[in-house]
Amino acid sequence: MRLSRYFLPVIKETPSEAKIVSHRLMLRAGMIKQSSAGIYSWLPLGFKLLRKLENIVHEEQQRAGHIPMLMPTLQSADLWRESGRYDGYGEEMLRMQDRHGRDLLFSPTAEEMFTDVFRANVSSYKDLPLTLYQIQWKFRDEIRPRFGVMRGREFLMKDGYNFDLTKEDALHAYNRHLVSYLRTYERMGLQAIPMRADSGPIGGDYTHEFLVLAETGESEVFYDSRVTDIKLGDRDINFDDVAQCQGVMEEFTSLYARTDETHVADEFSKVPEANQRTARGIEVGQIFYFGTTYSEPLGATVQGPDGAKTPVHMGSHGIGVSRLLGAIIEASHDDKGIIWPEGVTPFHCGIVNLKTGDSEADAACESLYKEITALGLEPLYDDRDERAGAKFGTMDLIGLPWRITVGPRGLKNGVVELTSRRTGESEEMTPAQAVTKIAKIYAPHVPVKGHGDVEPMSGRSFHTWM
Ligand code: P5A
Repeated sequence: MRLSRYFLPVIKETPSEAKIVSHRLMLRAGMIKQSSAGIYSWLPLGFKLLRKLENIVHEEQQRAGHIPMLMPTLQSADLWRESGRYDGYGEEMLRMQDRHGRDLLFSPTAEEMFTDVFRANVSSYKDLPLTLYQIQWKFRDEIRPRFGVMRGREFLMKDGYNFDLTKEDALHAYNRHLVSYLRTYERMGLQAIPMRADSGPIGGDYTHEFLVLAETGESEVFYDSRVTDIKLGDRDINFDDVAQCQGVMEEFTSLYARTDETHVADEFSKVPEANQRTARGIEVGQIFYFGTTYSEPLGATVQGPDGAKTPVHMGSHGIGVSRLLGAIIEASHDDKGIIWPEGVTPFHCGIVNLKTGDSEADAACESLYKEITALGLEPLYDDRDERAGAKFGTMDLIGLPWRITVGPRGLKNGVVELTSRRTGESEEMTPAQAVTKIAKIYAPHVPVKGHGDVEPMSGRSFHTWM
C-alpha cells in the first residue's frame, strides 16, 4: 500500500476522552472512530487489524477441528424464552420489536441459536462430536462502556459451541479449547493465563477465563508467579488426543490462578509467599462446560448407541476479538506509539522515502516495494511529500515492527537503513540485503497453503482473504 493512496487519518493531539493508552493510540493511529458510547467505526487500519486477528482465530479453530458458520445478529425472543434466559438476562440485552410487534434482540451471545440449529439437524450420536463456531458482532448494553474497544457495547466475538454425547467427551472439548486458545494468544504475541472464574449468566460449574496481565485491566487477579513461566511454544499438539489435551490443561491450570470472583484467601496463602502475586488483568476469552443446561429445555437430544434419546452435553467458548486489539496494544507500546508483534502487524514493514521527488530515492523505494510485495508480504510505502520527521512519527505511531529508510545520502554508498521498532536499533545494508532480511523475519508468519491441515478460507491464503 502507498500511503498517499491509503486512508489513515492519524491525530496529533492526545484525545482527552481516552483514559488508557490503547484507547488513545487506537484513536491517534486512525484505527477507530467513536460513533456513540461503546460503538465504533472501524477505519481501514483498525479493520485490517481486526481481520488479521480473525484470520489467526479461524486458523487455530479449524486446526482444532471446529467448523465455522455465521448466525444472524438479530434473534427471536421466543428462543430465549424456551431456555428461560429472556427475562433473566437483564438490561444488558438490547431488546426491540419489529413492525408486527414481534420481540427481537441483538445477540449478546448465541447458546440458544446454536442449540436450535443443532436440534433441527442432528439426531444421532454418530454425528458427534461436533463443534460449531462463528466470529460475529455482539451487543451488550454495558452500564459503563469504557476504555474504547476494551469494554464496548458492540464488539466482535468468536463464539463456539460443542455438542457431545457424554460429559467425558464434552470435557475433552473443554480441554481442546483451552489448548487451542493458548496457541491463538501466543501467535498474537500475548501471554494469556487461564484462571478459575465465575460462569455468570452463561451458567455451569467449569469455567476458565484467559487473562493478559496489564495495569489497566478491569479484573483483579491472584496467582502463583510460576504460571507465567509455562509456555506452549511450538510443541506438536494432536487435538484428538484426549490425554495430551488433558495433560496440557493440567499443566496450565494446576497452579493457583484465580479472578477475584473465585479467589479464596486461605488457599492462596498456601502458595509460597515469594510466588504470591496480586495484579490486574484483561479478560480476552472464557471457556465453559455447562452440560445439559441448554440442551434439556430446548430438547437438543441424540439417540445414543443403546437407542435411548439423551440430551447432549455442551460447552461454549468465547474470544473477545475486538478487545484483543486493545490488549495487544496495552502489552506492546512505548511513548511513541504502538509496537505490533510480527504475527499481527497490519503491514509487514514500512518504507520511508526521505526525499520524495529525488529520482534515485523514488526508484529505490519503488523496487523495494515491488520486491517485498513479490514475497507475498505487504509493505506500507510512505511516498507522501512530507518532512522526514512527520514520516517517522507516523510509522512509530502505527507501530510497524520494521522500517526501511531510503535517502539520497545512503544510496550514494549503496545502502538503506533497516530499523527495528521494538529496539530502535538501525542497521545499514544494501536494498537486496534488506529484502532478504525482511523475508527471513516473516518466513514463519507467512501463512501458506498446507499450514497444518487447515484449508485456507475461500481457497485463498488467509492473509489475503479480506
Ligand atoms: C462464550 C461464547 C460468552 O459469552 N458465550 C459464547 C460465552 N462468554 S463471555 O465471557 O461473556 O464473552 C467472551 C469474551 O468476549 C469478550 N467480551 C467483550 N469484549 C468487548 N467488550 C465487551 N463489552 C465484552 N464482553 C465480553 C471478552 O473477551 C470475553 O472473554
